[in-house]
Amino acid sequence: MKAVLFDLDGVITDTAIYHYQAWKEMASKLGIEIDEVFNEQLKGVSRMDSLQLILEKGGLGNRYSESEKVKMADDKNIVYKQMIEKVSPKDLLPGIKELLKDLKDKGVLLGLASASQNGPVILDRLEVTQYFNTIVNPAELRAGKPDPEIFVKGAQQLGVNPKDCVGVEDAAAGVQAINGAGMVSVAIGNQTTLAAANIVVPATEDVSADLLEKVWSVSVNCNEVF
Ligand code: B16
Ligand code: MG
Repeated sequence: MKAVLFDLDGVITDTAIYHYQAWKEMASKLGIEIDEVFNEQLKGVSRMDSLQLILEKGGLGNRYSESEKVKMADDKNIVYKQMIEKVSPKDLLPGIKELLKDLKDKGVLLGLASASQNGPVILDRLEVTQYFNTIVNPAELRAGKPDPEIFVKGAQQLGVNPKDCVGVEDAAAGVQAINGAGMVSVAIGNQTTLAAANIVVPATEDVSADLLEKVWSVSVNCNEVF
């Protein structure tokens, strides 16, 4: 295992509540009500795709021009950015700081493969930017997760072969993207919804550098046998 590519939201920290509150505020101005169950569909989904899902929920999927939609997404992002100003190192999910440090000490390259354009700011607020060798810019992608592009690009930016990488995700679309990129996938969360991953663990504190190395070597050796 030469590199690990991390998703951000739900893996390194959890800003889903802020995305939810900011979208809820924007949607209610249009007369659309969203709840936490609906919000599950927005996890790992890009900003513009999230907006489209919200508009479709309110039966307004075809109502607005592209520039009107960009304005709505920008307005939501202004509110979201105010909310994440309070993010600090205590918002790192359990075990993540140790994991980043251990991987770095072992000489493993680290990359961020998040759909969030606010990724670099959030890493700074969490004070973990120094652990990352590269950050994929989601604004430069042709397709979001479940398309493998973001993980393929991360491996390219690190100069490693995808088969030497492990991807860590909390969303089914993200696991699909990791698998499609030809990497070994480690998922955090629900065993059933994330069953496509090479391994699913219940929580971030269950992910260690040793576990990632072990899952990677078992998966690679299995693929060589069959
Ligand atoms: P932004 P991830 C995703 O992050 C979030 O889960 C998703 O809810 C959000 O819409 C997306 O980033 C885009 O975020 O509006 O900040 O660009 O899970 O891919 O790290
Ligand atoms: Mg996520």
